[in-house]
Amino acid sequence: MSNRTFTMIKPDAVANGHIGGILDMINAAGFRIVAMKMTQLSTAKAGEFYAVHAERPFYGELVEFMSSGHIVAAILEKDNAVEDFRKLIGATNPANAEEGTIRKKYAESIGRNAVHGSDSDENAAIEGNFFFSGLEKF
Ligand code: YYY
Ligand code: MG
Repeated sequence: MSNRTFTMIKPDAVANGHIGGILDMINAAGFRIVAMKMTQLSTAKAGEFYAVHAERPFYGELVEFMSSGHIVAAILEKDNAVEDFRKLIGATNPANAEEGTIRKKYAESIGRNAVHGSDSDENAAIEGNFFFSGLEKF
């Protein structure tokens, strides 16, 4: 089991001024920020990041939304990082997210749901490498 995961604070949460609130929740849950940057994805890059969902009906909207504004990308470290971070962010649809989760507090809808969290150790490594070079994640 790896001790790292990857997250993005999505364009809705950045635009609504929730970077600080979300980072506070991440720190309070015991994650160390290993690497972090603010950037904006092109539609091509957003499409590549979410390529696994290319055949899903929401893919076009997802790519459009994820490239619509700034995002904050980060690599996080903690024991059992992937699983514990998925618990911290809560269900994909905020209507189903539990109290105390980031999505319960900050997500607007299933599409505009404030944060991304990797779903496996393998994807955490792939997604971290998508945004950060070796020199940036120490
Ligand atoms: O991992 P997670 O973000 O919780 O959900 P995924 O099933 O991987 O979907 C990625 C992303 O796609 C989700 O965060 C919002 C969007 N989405 C959507 O707009 N509508 C759906 N029915 C499912 C997912
Ligand atoms: Mg996912």
